[in-house]
Amino acid sequence: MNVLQQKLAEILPEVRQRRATINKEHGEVALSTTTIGQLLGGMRGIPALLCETSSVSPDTGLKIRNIPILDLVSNTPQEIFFLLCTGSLPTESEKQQLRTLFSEKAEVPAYVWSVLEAMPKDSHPMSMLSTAIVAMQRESLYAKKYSQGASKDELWLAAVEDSITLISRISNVAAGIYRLRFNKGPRIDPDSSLSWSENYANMLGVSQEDSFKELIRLYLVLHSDHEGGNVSAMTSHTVSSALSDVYYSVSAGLNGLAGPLHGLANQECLAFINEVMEELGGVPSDEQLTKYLWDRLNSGRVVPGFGHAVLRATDPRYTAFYNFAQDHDLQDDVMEMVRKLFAIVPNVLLEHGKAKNPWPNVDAISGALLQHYGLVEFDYYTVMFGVSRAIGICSQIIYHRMVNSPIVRPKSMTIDELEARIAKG
Ligand code: CMX
Repeated sequence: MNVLQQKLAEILPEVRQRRATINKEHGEVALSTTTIGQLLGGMRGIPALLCETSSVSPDTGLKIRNIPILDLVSNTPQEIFFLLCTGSLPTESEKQQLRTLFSEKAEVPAYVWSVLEAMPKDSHPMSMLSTAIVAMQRESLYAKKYSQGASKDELWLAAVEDSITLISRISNVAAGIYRLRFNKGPRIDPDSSLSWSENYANMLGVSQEDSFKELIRLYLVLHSDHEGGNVSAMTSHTVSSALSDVYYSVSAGLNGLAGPLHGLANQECLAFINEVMEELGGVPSDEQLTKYLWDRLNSGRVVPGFGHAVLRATDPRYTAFYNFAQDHDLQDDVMEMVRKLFAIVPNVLLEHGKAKNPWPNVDAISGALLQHYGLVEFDYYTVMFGVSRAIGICSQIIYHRMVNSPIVRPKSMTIDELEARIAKG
């Protein structure tokens, strides 16, 4: 067993027991009633999923295993993966073993590069990432063990193995996609003296500044998980509940992340900032910006980067990035716009009176930081999000395979059935 499997094996009896006891003794406790509005409204607010890795509350935002994300901004993504899976941060010795494990598995098979190179040159980087992941499905230990008739109580070990392989490779694949898709020259090989996130930053070949490596580490930590109900996590969970392996499951989740209402929103925020500066001839005055925002709202358009479906305060992930920009004294026009928007938009949205949350979300700043270091290809931003989110998705899958969660199968209803239910009163 590797270091993560060992730790999980230690806690396995308690993890299984806790879920089983609640199910057996309190399975009939009602959590909510579902309204027709919720059924028609994207299942908003229906408690329907178990997620142990993280939670998001309206006032404090993301907590990983009950630890506020702002208390984890100095950790590495590998440490966060360990925390998501086990509920505790790794010891020094576990960290070392994890690092070795990740670097042993990092080599991307040659056929993956052949598949990517054969794709049309205008393929979306997210379609390339999803394709590369699903191409590696043939290597799934989980699928192999399943077909060999392994006991379902043991299969989770193979899910852990597959997850480590997938996560160690996804950053290499993503960096290769960046260089191939945007004509940046040959791929840069991984360097075994660097950590997983340092390697990713290095293989992009965008900047050699230490603070860029630091930014990538922070980015990969902040985007790793956001509880279970978002499109990518829920999709991966559903696919994995059919006992499809992590390659199938993560690839499916990435396809959801590629949507403009989910992972693609960060590039829209940066496009908005650039659009304001283009139309107003550079960084505008406070008065010009306020008028611009009102014109936009009055024409029925939203202000990107502000508001949230769950949060009712500033997204702590925004705060973490904002602090990074302050600590590293990042100065350019886009960063000035980010600071200006933070100062002005909430008051405008409050006066406008519609948005339930006038405060910034993580997307209001993440793209601006990447652009600052020269990563200017907007279409790539969601790939970086995907590299990070694979950590959370795999952790969630590992939990569900450990406790043998059943296949997901909610009830659907027809309009006829809904009307009949309404007629019954
Ligand atoms: N600018 C203008 N109007 C806004 C707004 C914003 N930033 N945020 C919300 N509103 C409006 C909504 O469009 C809605 O208007 P209607 O009643 O006319 O439909 C009203 O305020 C109430 O919406 P809400 O309940 O506050 O927000 P929702 O849960 O419906 O939507 C979100 C949440 C994020 C889609 C929305 O705030 C928005 O569109 N923000 C801008 C886009 C953005 O930043 N997206 C990134 C989200 C990041 C993430 O999900 O992690």
